[in-house]
Amino acid sequence: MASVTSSAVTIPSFNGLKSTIATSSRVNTRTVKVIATTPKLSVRSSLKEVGIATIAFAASALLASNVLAAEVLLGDEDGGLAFVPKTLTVASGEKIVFKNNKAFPHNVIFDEDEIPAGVDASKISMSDEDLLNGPGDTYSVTLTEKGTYNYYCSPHQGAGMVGTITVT
Ligand SMILES: [Cu+2]
Repeated sequence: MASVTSSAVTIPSFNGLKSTIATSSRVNTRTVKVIATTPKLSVRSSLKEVGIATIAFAASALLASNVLAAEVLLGDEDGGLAFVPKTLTVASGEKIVFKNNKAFPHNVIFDEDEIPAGVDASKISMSDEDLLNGPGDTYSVTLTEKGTYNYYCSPHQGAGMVGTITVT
């Protein structure tokens, strides 16, 4: 349901791959040493199995990062002052990444009167003076309390740059 950018996916999965490869090469070395006296065929098939396991692990890491991050673009493709998508539904605890796209600077301010009771708006918002200035700059937040959250970009609130996130 939530769209995910290549950068949101690439960074965690790259780290995941790196650590997987490091672990696998250690396993490979041990496997080769232990069965050094057995026929070459066994060594080859062991390595092949490790390789398959590595790919499976990398794929599951990629899947996990996809599930756990949603993305909202700041500024639409035509340079319009908008959050894209304007409304988003995420699961409780899912990471939301706001990413500068066009017409920045932008920021992300949750309206203290339009978030679930008991949630501190200042803890989930950027500060009013804080702005995302560069292309691709991001601000991330994780919302755990279920309900509806309305937010805006303070420089462009008057121009209608507002959005809604529903946490289920
Ligand atoms: Cu803005």
